[in-house]
Amino acid sequence: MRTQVAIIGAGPAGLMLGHLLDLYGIDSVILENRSKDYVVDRVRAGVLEQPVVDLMVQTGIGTRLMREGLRHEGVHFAFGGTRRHINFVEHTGKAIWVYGQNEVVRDLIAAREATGQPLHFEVEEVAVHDVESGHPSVTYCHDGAAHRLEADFIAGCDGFHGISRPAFPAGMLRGFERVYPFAWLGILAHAAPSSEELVYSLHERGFALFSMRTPQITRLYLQCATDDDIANWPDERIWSELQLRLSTSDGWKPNEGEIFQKGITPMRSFVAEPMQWGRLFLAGDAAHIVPPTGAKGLNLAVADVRVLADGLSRYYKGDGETALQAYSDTCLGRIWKVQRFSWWMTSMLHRQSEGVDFDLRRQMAELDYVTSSKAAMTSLAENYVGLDLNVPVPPGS
Ligand code: RFL
Ligand code: PHB
Repeated sequence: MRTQVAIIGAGPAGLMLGHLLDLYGIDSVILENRSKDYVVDRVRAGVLEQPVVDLMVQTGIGTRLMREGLRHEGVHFAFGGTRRHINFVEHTGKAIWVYGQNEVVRDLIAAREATGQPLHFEVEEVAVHDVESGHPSVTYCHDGAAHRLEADFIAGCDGFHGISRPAFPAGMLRGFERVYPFAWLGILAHAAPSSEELVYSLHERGFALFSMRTPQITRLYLQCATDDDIANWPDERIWSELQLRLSTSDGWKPNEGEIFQKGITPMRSFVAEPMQWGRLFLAGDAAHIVPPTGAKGLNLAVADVRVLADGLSRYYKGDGETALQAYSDTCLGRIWKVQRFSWWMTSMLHRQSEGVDFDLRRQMAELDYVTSSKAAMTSLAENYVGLDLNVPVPPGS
C-alpha cells in the first residue's frame, strides 16, 4: 500500500491535516488506534480561536459551527467577590467560539468520509520505519492482518502518549517540561449556563472555571490536588465548592443540574524540540502540551498542521525539501508564545499552595491590573483570541 502522507492519529491535528491535504490534492491515510466512538465522545476542549473558526468556515467545514457554535465576545474574571469583563472584540476586533472538540472531530470525520480517503480506526502495533530515507513506511495491524504503508512523509499526530515522539533517536530530541502541583476536576452538567460568557475565578480555596457546551449544558472545572481521587468528590461536594469559588457579590452563581460526566486532568507544560526527524513530523499534542487555562491545546494543534500542510503543498509543487525545512522553527516560534500565555494564565489563576498568602495577594493585584489597564486587557485579549498565523488557506476551498 502507498500514499503520499501517512498520518498517525485521528485527533484534531491528524484529521485537520488530512482535510487540508485533501484540499491541496495530496493523498493521505489516517491510522487511529481507538474506535470511532471513543474518538468522537472523548470530552476535551471547548474554545476555538478566531483563526481556527475562520479556517473551518473557509475550508467548507463550518456550517454546523456557524449554526450551533456560541460566539463569545469576551470572558469574565472573578476575584475578591467581584466579576470583571474583558471584551475581546473591543480590544482586538476578534471573538472566540465555544464549540466542543467532539463536534470539531465529528465534522472533520464527516468531511473525511465524504472524500473517500482512508481513515482506519482500531489499528494496532503502529511503528515507523526508514524515516531518514526518502522512502519511510508505517507498519500496523488492522482487522487481524499486518500491513505496511509506504509514504513520502509521516505525520506524527498521535498525541502526548503516542509512538511518534518516542521513535526519535535518543539524544535527537530535547524536552522542556513543567509539571504543576495541582490538577483540574472537570464536570459536564445538564444545567442552563447562567452566564453568556466564561468565568475564570481565583478564590482563596483555589481556581474555578465556568464554561459551557450548549444552551443546556454547563462545563465546570475546579482546582484540586494532583493525587486527588474522583471518588472523594460526590456531586454535593462539587457543587458546594463551585458555588463557594465562583459566586460573586453581584448575585451571580452557576446553575446546578445533573452531573453526567466527571474526571480529573493533570496539568503540564511540555515542548519537544525539534519537531522533525528526517521525514517524520510531529504536530499537536505529540510535540507539546499546554495547561488548559489558556484554552490553547486544540488551537495550537491546528496551527501546526496548517504550517505542515502548507510546506507539503509547496514540496509537491516542486519546491523540494526546502519547503519543509522551516517547519519546526516556524511552529516553535508560535508554540513558545502560546506556552508563555498558558503558563501565565495558570500562574495568575491558581492557588500556588496552602498558606502562601503573599502570592494570593499578588495574584489578586495582578487580576485587578489585568482587568483595568487598557494595555493589559489588549495583551490578554490578543493572546486569547489567537495570534496571527501567516499561512495561506488551500486554494479552491
Ligand atoms: P489528540 O486529541 O490527543 O489526538 C491524538 C490521537 O492519536 C491517537 N493515538 C494513536 N493512533 C494510532 N497509533 C498510536 N500508537 C496512537 N497513539 C495515540 C489517539 O487515540 C488520538 O485520537 O491530539 P491532537 O490531535 O494533537 O489534539 C490536541 C487536543 O486534543 C488537545 O490539545 C486539547 O484537547 C487540549 N484542551 C483544550 N484545547 C483547546 O484548544 N481549548 C480548550 O478549551 C481545551 N480544553 C483541553 C481542554 C484538554 C483537556 N484534557 C482532557 C487534556 C480541557 C481538558 C480537560
Ligand atoms: C472548556 O470549556 O472545556 C474550557 C474552556 C476554557 C478553558 C479550558 C477549557 O481555558
